[in-house]
Amino acid sequence: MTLEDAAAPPVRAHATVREATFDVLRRLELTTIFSNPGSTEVPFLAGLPDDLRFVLALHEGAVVGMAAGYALGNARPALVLLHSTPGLGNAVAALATARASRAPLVVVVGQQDRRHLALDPFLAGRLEGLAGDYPVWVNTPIRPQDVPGTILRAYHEAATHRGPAVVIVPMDDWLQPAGETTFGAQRVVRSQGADPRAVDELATMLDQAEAPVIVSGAGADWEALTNLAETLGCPVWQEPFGGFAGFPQDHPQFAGHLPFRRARLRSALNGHDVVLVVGTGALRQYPYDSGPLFADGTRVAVLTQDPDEAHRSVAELAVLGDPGSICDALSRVLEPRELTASPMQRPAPPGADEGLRPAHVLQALAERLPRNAILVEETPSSRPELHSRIPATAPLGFVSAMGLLGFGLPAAIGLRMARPDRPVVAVLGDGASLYQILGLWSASHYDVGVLFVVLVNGGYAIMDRLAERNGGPGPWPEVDVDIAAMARAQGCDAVSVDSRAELIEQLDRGIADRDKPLVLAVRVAQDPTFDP
Ligand SMILES: Cc1ncc(C[n+]2csc(CCOP(=O)(O)OP(=O)(O)O)c2C)c(N)n1
Ligand SMILES: [Mg+2]
Repeated sequence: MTLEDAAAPPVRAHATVREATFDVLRRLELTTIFSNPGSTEVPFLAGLPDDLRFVLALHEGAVVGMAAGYALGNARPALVLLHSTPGLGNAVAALATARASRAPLVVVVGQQDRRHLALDPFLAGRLEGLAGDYPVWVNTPIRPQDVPGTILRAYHEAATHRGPAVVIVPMDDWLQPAGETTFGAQRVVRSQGADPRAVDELATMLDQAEAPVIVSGAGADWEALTNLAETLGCPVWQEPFGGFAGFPQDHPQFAGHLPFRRARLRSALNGHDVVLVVGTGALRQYPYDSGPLFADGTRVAVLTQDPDEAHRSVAELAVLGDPGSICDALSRVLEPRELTASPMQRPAPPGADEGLRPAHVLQALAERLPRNAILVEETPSSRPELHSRIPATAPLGFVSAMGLLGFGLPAAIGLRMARPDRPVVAVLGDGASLYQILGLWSASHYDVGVLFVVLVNGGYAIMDRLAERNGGPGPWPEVDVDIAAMARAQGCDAVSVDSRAELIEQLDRGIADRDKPLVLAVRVAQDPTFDP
């Protein structure tokens, strides 16, 4: 995804640091504040001007998840306001996941009053190290007057490094005289040109390939990669465990999702001598398998805008650059090739006479999802089934929480807030839905029309399957919670669904154009195996 440039910082004179900050926020279009505040944020928030929208979530995991969804939907940083140690502490896992999900966030964290910080007052936080090295940048402004400039800097840091940038603001700073504020770069333009040498190196390798293959990652440019794939005529796989789809999954060259383990990965890519990985590193796996990632003699090139991905890739060549412009340049210089790819085989619809399984729900969704839908996935044991049945058909069509249960539900809310023009459907495990079930309060209060489909299989199926493979049952009990009742308790419409007919009836009532959230808690049998 590309990020918009920041607008210019304020030039007007202001009475207080707070007012100067409001101006910076307006100019950066950071006018929606996702928050769960406390006393240290009251001086900033009391009497908030009407043009700044405050969005409350009832837990910081939900605050950050919603903001991350909003940032991804808008393709620019979103603003988060957290309350000292309790707020930032509660938010850490979601901040780590926001980074893994490439969501740029400006995170303002309130701190106790500078004038007695040395005496360690109640709610003073050791905040700088609290989120570890997950934020892309952390700073406490030296002077109150530096707060607006630090927020501008945090915006640039978040946008460039695509993750959360944290600014810690002592509560007395806000009402200090604005005085002389200091600013760094007023605007940052991220150069997206294709370096001829990079294009040349990749083109040479692809020219030498007898049977190339492409792996598309979360950072790929959908259109540019499609053009390149059509020039090469080769199969395109989606990376294992990606946060987003990088290529249209109903395209005749789409081969499927790469497996999570090395042996299967090698056999999926068997027969290809050059692997071009675009928009991710090579390659993320899940259970450990011995042996190399790629078969002997396979040449691997990686093209990504992320230095970490480039540096850790198992690759002969890693190009650090803009995937969109470099793919476009490659499409221009490469000779078009014959089509060698065949469309991915999708499974047949499951039998209508069986009891409900995840496959029935996912198939019914696949048949009804509008092409521009955003599908948010957090359904651990059914993720492979979801991939096999539901193609992502538009950029941002598939978004996955990267390992943190409780990220998908609020992220879906933020995505819909950012993109009311697109239907948003979240498919959640019942266990997963519970981590941030309080997010439904925000969806309901702010009329955010997400459809949440919860696969109620009575517990942690994936954990049960993993335990079985480890030789014995896990000690955790079943987790059977009335999800629909939990939704309704927060003012959110919800229906418990037990049969195919009810499921179809509910889905046929409409997925798009929702002006309120709806939870469908669909009772399904657990899949007996999980072995992707
Ligand atoms: C915050 C958090 N805690 C714990 C886990 C570990 N974990 C991974 S999957 C899982 C169970 C998921 O259950 P559910 O969402 O119902 O999905 P199912 O396996 O039943 O498909 C757990 C506890 C996690 N990923 N994130
Ligand atoms: Mg479950």
